Amino acid sequence: MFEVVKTTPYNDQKMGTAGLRKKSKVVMQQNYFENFLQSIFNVINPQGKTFVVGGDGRFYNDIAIQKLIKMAVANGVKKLIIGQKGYLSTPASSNLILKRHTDGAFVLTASHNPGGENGDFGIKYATETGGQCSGAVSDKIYEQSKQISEYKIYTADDINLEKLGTQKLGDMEIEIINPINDYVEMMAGIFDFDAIKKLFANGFTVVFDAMNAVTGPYAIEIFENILGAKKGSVKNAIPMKDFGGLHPDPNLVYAKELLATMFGDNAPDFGAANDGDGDRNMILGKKFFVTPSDSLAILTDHYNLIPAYKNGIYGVAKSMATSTAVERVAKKHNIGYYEVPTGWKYFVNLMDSKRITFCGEESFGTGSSHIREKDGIWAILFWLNIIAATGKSVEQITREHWAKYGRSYYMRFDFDGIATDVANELMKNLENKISSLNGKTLGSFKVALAEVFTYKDPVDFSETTNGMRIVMDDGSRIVFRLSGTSSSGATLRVYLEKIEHNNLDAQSRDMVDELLKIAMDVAEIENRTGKKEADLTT
Ligand code: G16
Repeated sequence: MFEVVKTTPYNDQKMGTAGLRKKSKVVMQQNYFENFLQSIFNVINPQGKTFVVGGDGRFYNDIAIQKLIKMAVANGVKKLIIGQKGYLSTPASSNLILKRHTDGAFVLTASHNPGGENGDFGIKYATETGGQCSGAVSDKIYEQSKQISEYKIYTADDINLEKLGTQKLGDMEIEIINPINDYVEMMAGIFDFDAIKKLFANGFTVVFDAMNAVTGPYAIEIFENILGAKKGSVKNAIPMKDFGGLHPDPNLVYAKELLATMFGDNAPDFGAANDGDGDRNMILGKKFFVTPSDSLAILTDHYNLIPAYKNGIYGVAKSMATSTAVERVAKKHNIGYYEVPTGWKYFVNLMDSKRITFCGEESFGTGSSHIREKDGIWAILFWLNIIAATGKSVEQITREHWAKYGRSYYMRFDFDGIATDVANELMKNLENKISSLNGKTLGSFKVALAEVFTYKDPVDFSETTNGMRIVMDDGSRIVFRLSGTSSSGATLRVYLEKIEHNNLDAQSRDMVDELLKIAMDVAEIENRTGKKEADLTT
């Protein structure tokens, strides 16, 4: 039975850098999820269309998926392709959009944010491009959500999400698929699986931390079952609603267990982790951490070792806040190079127009045009393929890279939980004075460029401003921006980079110390937020 349910708007359903991200308890409010989904449907007209549906298994996923199914029937959707148990990683869903030529996807995830009833929930909406919807579309959805007065739903029993195969609800077809198979097939088509199998057969050891989130089953299949890594190499492999209390953000602060293993005695040769929905990655060697910015540069430099890229790549892009390590690689290889605002969606036009093949961000995201999202397992397989082909360790590969291209010492300082108006004021104040810093001397640095970062998309010519940067005449940089993925309050991110060609063995914290002082001072961080230091440093 179809029902039209009266509702009232919530006025806070504006998507951030990657979809809508809120506290679970906010999303659990009456009609909250329904309002947002109906707002999307009202904008995209879903009649006769096919969508991929899945999530990272977090709290409320099961309930939200059932609501989504019933609302899809009532809104005339033709078909939903759903991962078994409602599981699909973000990269797997992007692959399915492209492979099955669907009209888009709904991925229920708050990515690297913690889960559970007191954690976060989120909804990513992707289009037929395989990537998340544009800012213009999300603005329209936000406008709808502020006016919404009713939503449509079909009354029926819940669908069994365990049972593979096709079933019908009303006039809509529902296909429940194995969430892993298509993804594995894609990875096997990109990398030299035989070379990686040999590497493991020769005793190479690895530990992969799935952080009790969605990539556990993918990692067991790929690393252990197919490639032959020792059983038990994949840790925290079973997706849990609250991620077993872990914060599924693969970085130096939250991947504690993995770091203890990799920096302990008898560390394996290689360590890696993914985030909640499997699009972020962290790479470690024995007692050695690779920054995401370096990882992008190193992968790009070694493209010719990978079967799918050995005939050449178009170019590479990074978010502005990401270090310039990859810029030096792009110059050397004479390939296209682009700098975009933070948010994977800005890479999509560059990939579709064959301007780039690889892209990455400092926030532990790396990927290529095989899909239109960043891809955690792809990055790990890329590293394993390089190691298999060169016989070198993670540390050796990285140190040789620094010797060849110089080292970008790079750190990010996050000031969390700032009241939104205080954060906005801080940014406004900085914006007002940023251009006056041009040519000035700050400490031992001379400013070469100080500006609000503005990006003009070369394909659709849309303009986006995102954060500010101060570039010194030796290439060192300070970048300021507000996070677009906080579920409440505001987070100020300060990104620091110092480039060195000779001094390659220092501590990053020492190398960026003066830049940090300048950043604190210029942005009046302590004065305005009361914070003497960052809450989180990665
Ligand atoms: C999302 C986007 C990324 C972006 C990140 C930035 O990541 O998909 O492209 O780099 O947010 O986050 P913030 O705005 O907080 O700096 P994810 O993994 O959360 O989807």
